[in-house]
Amino acid sequence: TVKACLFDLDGVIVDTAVYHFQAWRRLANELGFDFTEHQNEQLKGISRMESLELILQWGGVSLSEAEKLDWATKKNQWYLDLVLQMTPNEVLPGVPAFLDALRANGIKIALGSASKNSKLILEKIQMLDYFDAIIDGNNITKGKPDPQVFLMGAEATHSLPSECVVFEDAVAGIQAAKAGGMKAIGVGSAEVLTEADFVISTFEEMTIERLNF
Ligand code: B16
Ligand code: MG
Repeated sequence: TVKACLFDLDGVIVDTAVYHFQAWRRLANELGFDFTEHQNEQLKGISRMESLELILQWGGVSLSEAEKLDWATKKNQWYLDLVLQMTPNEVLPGVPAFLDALRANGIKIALGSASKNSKLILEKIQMLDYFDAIIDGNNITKGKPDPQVFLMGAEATHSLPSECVVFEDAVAGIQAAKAGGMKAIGVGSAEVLTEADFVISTFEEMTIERLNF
């Protein structure tokens, strides 16, 4: 039986990708190029510095390590300006009701995110209190598809990987869950998340009964 549910943040609890896109686009524009929303898809679930590397490749721009850190810091400040304006209205449909149901059934709740800003975001959307454990970009040394973030979530909730269900919107996140020996439910499109055990389009489709498959 399922003892813990591990949630990705961006694309699962809330859509911060739109704010990442705005901030990264400003960085690209200031460096003299642009990129599309379609390209932005590739940045979902990967770390800040990995995202920067990709964007610089797209623009054909090369920077020193010190300049990279500088630009990453600027991007994060622009991003945080947007995050600070977030409200609980932005929580994705069905999420609070499902988390309430998990709690009522004694199932632990953990976050498994690449973001270093996850606590601030959860605070802004008033979801911080739901989480028994938060594993994010500040705790991990290896990004998804490495299973580290979810294995740490299992440990923090005193669960075995086989007792955990991961919710993810990114292919690399589903792969991380599977590499860790966990069940994985995709949030988004079944055509994209082919390695998930099954896919929901929103949490309005999710029930406690559907956890035990
Ligand atoms: P930060 P997730 C990820 O969140 C985002 O999807 C990804 O686009 C971002 O680069 C990464 O967090 C790092 O975010 O700059 O806030 O540390 O999907 O793993 O919850
Ligand atoms: Mg995500």
